[in-house]
Amino acid sequence: MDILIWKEHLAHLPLGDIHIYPEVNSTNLVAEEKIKEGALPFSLVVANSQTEGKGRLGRTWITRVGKALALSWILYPEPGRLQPETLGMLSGLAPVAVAEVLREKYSLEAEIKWPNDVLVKGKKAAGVLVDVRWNGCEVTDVVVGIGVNVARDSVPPLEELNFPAISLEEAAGKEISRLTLLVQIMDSLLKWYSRLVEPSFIQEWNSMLAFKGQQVKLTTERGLAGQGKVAGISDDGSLILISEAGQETEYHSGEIQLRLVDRS
Ligand code: BT5
Repeated sequence: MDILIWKEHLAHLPLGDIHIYPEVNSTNLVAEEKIKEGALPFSLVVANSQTEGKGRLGRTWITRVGKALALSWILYPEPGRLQPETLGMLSGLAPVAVAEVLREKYSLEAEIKWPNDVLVKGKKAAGVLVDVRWNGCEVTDVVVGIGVNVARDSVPPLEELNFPAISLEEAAGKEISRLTLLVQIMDSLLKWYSRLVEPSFIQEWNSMLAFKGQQVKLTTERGLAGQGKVAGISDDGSLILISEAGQETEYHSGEIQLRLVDRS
């Protein structure tokens, strides 16, 4: 990874500061430090490897040296733009941006496993971790962390996975440049962030939603939170499930995990 070349390729995008490191503990943690130091809006932190990459709910995200993308994007939503009830949109932002790039630029049938995983061929190719800080009811800053498995050997061994995983190179059957992919993802993130509260965003999310019409169950650390057929994403980014009795229920993201129900 030639840091100067990477910075050059990102320079035309309307981002804030660009920080690129050979190795960090977690790009989300570095981004939080940068916020404390007064980082500009839309600043970006990228790393060639992470020693303590963070997943959701305290889990670990593995980033093999030079094989994957690990990035964190800093947002300061303008006051009033994101209310607690529209926060669900934020968890869809990165999956929509990444899945769109994979479909349009790499002809991969990317799907979004609600709330924020990107699947290719039914396996996880990218994970997203959104860290949000609040002051009362206002969101003060947001770190959107994205990890993408790019090279074939970016995927961790099976025993380290809680869901089947895949790399983009394996799925596409060709080599993929991490730098080109990063520029494409940032471009798509900028576009969708500007449309976050427009109907086209939810439409796009819905059009790429995985498991539509299939039975799934939602679990939290406390156990089963819901079960039903996937109907779609609601206007605020919640998942709509339909029960066997035909009743619709909306679920907000937060601590929820989604799994397909095995009916075999
Ligand atoms: C996620 O969590 O999928 C969110 C991952 C976000 C990672 C990015 S990288 C840049 C930024 N900086 C960070 O520190 N984090 C973000 P979750 O849904 O909780 O999935 C985590 C689980 O996925 C782990 O417990 C493993 O089972 C599995 N896993 C770990 N590394 C993986 C990988 N490279 N590919 C697929 N699955 C993985």
